Amino acid sequence: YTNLTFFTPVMKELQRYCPAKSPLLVGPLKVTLLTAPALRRIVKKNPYVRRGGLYRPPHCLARYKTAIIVPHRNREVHLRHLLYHLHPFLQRQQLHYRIYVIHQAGSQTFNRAKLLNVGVREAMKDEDWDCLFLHDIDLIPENDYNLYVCDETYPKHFSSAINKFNYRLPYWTYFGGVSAMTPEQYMKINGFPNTYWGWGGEDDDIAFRVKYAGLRMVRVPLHIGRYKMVDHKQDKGNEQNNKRFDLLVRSPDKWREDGMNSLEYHLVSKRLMYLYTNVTVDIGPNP
Ligand code: NGS
Repeated sequence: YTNLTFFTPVMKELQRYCPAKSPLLVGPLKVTLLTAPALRRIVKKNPYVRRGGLYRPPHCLARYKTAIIVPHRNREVHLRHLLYHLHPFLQRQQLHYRIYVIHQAGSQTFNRAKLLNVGVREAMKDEDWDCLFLHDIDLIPENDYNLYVCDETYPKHFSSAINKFNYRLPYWTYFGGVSAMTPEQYMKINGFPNTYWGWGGEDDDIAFRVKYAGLRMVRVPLHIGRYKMVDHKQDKGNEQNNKRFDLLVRSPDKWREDGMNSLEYHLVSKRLMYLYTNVTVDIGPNP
């Protein structure tokens, strides 16, 4: 009798978990990127998304809590494409999730990796996320079997097949685009380097860190990890980083001191927009 009174509420709670495999998944998706939908329209299509871009499945308890972190500056059109596709995609996966857009204030050279560090720190203040997705703004997933869930043991690369690379890997250690780590994995590699200003190299540095920290990367198979990239030219303020090769050479000595343990920034604002949390941050000058 005592066992029964104790277990019945527990069992009820367990039953409420979402199924191990979501019945809402459809597999390959048709992604067209002609004109970016207006934000109003995206809001209308996603009535269960709450302010800040937060969602929980209404009828069951999500098995995973995923934060999507997206570095951003002057890419409003890309952001609309991404939100339009990502919200329904994540809801079909029955995840508890929230989308964070990390907006670099000012006109200093863009620094993707440092923005991701900021995103992780700010996201972890809100909730104990199971999984951190580090997501480029211009990549749209094309198959919803590509579950936005972390590997428990190793950092995972998700954008293994991008249309721009003819749906193949550009090179074996490529870790750019979309990747994911648990907070523990992220801290184990000391996060990302803060010192890569401009385009290129920071993703290779991250792949090195994974190795230096005694981990390895795992990857979504090519037929699942398919992404369409929104066409664009090289951004202003994100010129090729000429120091990237020097930085990469010094990476084995630097990774322990450059990362989450040396991260400094000034939070300008954290606003709950209808479809995402907007974190505007001053990450300082490029020295
Ligand atoms: C490598 C870059 C990476 C970059 C990748 C794909 O050469 O940062 O190309 O670039 N590494 C260095 O420059 C050291 S892409 O074709 O997407 O523009 O992610």
